[in-house]
Amino acid sequence: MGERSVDQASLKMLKKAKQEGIETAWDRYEQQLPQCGFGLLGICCRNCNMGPCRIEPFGDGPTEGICGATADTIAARNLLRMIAAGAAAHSDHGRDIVTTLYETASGETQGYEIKDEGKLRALAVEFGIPEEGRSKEDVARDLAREAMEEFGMVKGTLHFLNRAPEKRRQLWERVGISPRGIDREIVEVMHRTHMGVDNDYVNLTLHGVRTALSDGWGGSMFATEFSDVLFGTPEPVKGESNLGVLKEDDVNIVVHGHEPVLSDMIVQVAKEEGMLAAAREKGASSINVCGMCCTGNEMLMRHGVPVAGNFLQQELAVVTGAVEAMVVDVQCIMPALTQVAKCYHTKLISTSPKARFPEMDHVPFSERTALDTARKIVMMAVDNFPNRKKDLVQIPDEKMEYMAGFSVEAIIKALGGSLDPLLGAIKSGQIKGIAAIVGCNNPKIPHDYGHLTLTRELIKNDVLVVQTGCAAIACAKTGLLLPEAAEQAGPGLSAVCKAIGIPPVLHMGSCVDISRILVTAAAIANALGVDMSDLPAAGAAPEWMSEKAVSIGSYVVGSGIFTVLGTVPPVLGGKKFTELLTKGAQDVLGAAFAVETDPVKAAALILDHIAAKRKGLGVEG
Ligand code: NFS
Ligand code: SF4
Repeated sequence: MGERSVDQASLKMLKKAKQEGIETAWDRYEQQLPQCGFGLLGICCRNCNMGPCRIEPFGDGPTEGICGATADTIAARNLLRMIAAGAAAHSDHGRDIVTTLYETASGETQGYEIKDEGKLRALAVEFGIPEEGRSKEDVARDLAREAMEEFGMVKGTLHFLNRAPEKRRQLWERVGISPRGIDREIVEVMHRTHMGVDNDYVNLTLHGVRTALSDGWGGSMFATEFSDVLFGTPEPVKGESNLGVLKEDDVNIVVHGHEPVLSDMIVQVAKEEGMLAAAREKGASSINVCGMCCTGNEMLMRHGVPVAGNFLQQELAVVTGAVEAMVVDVQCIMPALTQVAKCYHTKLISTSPKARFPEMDHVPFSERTALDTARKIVMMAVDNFPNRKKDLVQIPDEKMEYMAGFSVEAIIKALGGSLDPLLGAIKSGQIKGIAAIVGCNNPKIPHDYGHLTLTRELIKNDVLVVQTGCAAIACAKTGLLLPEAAEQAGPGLSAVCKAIGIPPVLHMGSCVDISRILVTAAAIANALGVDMSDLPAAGAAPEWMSEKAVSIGSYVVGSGIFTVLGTVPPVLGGKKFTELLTKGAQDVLGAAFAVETDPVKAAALILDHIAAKRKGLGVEG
């Protein structure tokens, strides 16, 4: 294996970890090699206790499980369960935000308020809820109740589907994949993948796409829209990124995980004079709250809070020896953190009843006592400051400024009030197309290499890049999210960015905020009077690892957008199933997956795709 990361700060901390005898995800990855071939190909099944069964991929062993399930059935069922888990994670996050809005409007929470009343009222109109002459609290309660029903809906299909172009909605109806209630689709995955139920890989795949669509146009969209109502719709904002944002003299608190409900309170409370005085008393200059992963994205989008790093940097943040507390809620939190933290003074604090970790401090978080809990957590960090092991502190210098906060509303505002200038630039060929680069890190690929290489290749060729998640943090760390990065873009894109004052790579938020990308793509398709599958647009997840990413990729393809995966999904053992995902889907959904581990080649695939779509639209170049 070559270098583990292309990020200097991470390399420094990996060196430090090695000196101090700390194992990281990269070491554990190496210990796993060679990884199980059946698992990699997706052809082992544990769905009943006649098994486990595995299919021999080279034809010199069993070709069916004990029940007779084929490689295609097994691989499809396994992928569907990944989609269900991913959709469940995003949607349960969405549900929590909806609940927080409901409770806030009912006066039952502490510290929250409805920050974007305009968005609340616009959503109410969209959902057919009367709002004129009513208080924002009354409107919010009705809207939240309506949203809650969409999770366990008994009739009809999801309301946000109306945002998709007419042609796309007709296609979903025709194929029979318009998602109904969010929970229902996820439950149906579990039912269909039970032994002896759905054994047709095509039928399974269609339901997988429907479930994923209930994430993108349902759970994730609720998470994004209702977070905007509660915490404010993001606007362009500047901040700093990478491990160098940790401060030697400050109490450093890293907030890691996904939901903004807790982190927003910690950011708020850490500014209180009482807290700052307590920190000074302990010998610190101030309190420095930093983000990690998507909690980091939620906070940087709305407050310009520094972000310490992306997924593979969570252990490395602790390795700096300068983190007083790492506060976690749900998702993408490595259980290994407890082992790493043992060597330093860092206090790890879990907060969600859904995510406990053995040997981790637990401070149960409730929206009803949010401020009190946040104060308690901040004080735990402050009290831990004197315990720092000074000789183990090493904070890398690397940090970089970013510009983020590109909600759909912010993009339209930057464009002067409508999408027209963007459409004009696309039609004239100044901007060739739009690519969404999203997703995680994965030790199978040098950390950040996939994100950065693909992004640079695309902007160089005049493709506007929009990002979320750990991909966006990778680009933040290298300055690609700054307006000055326009210098690295092709002449057309560069001119557009300079004229408007935006970066060539737009940070649109956390992974649930990929719903913002769907909304943007739908709005562009509607303005052009075409389907989303006609757009010169593509999706990519160069370093994906999580089940959430499988759900995302599936709803992006299900929405008609070609998607390139940079790590190989566990499907190749099902040959017909793989054929369906990479080719057959094109005929049914107007889009398909490609798998390409080399980001330079992935860029070429995307550029070819964009060129073909431009031709289809009849626009030059
Ligand atoms: Ni998305 Fe965000 Fe990062 Fe991957 Fe995890 S933090 S929700 S899943 S690792 S991009
Ligand atoms: Fe084996 Fe079929 Fe049971 Fe899976 S469901 S473990 S393939 S017998």
